[in-house]
Amino acid sequence: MAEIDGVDRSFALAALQDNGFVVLRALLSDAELAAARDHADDLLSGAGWSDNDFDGRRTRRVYSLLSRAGSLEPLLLHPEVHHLVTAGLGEVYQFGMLFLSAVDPGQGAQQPHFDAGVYPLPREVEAEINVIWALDDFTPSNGATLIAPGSHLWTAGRRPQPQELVPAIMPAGSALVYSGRLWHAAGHNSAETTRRALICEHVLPWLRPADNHILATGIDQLRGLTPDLRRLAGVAPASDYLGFVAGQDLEQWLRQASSD
Ligand SMILES: O=C(O)CCC(=O)C(=O)O
Repeated sequence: MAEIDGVDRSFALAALQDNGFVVLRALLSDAELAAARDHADDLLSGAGWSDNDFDGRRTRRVYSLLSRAGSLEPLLLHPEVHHLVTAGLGEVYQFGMLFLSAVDPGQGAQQPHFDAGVYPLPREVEAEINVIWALDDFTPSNGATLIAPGSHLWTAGRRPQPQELVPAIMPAGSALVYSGRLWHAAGHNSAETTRRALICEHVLPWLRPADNHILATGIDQLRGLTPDLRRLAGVAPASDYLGFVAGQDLEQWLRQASSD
């Protein structure tokens, strides 16, 4: 499996391009991991199980994280992850789906899918580079994400056979960075403890993101975000002629609207 300790950026990028994923092992310090887990637990404590088979009827999910990112912010902005995302998507991109996921004991394996499948684009287009942060050790028994290595290069219509899916085993604090074209699924949690993760998609700036972060965050809270988070919320214009409000770019509009 393509995984590395410390980050050799060229190795990581080559692994991502060749295999469709790379595991950046133990990127977080103990303190960062502990703080991220505490904050994740606070947010997850109010969440019930999802109400559909795909999300998982023994899985708790929390969305709309940007206005309450707290100790998850270093994960959302981690330079090693963003180095890979930038290499894949270019300088400007935005968050797609962004959520905490707690796969509780008894949750069965998820239906395999590839995240960019929500877009009617040719398979060759790299529309997303995503990351699953392990907040717990990912093990073969606790629901570690199942991935089909190399499947980002498969032609349309090919689906993984069960033997082609392998668990992304990694210690807590690691990041599984993967192509939006990689077939994967949350695994079956047959252990007695919950498997927690922060899952964050990054998508091309001219696509509609899975989550509407601007609405979910709200204007006042958007102004309070760090510039990097605000850009990733979708405030950065996609090009000179794409991504305006009232004829202005969003950043300018936010500044002006607050001084009116
Ligand atoms: O939790 C995981 O390991 C993967 C979840 C996932 O891919 C999804 O819900 O789209």
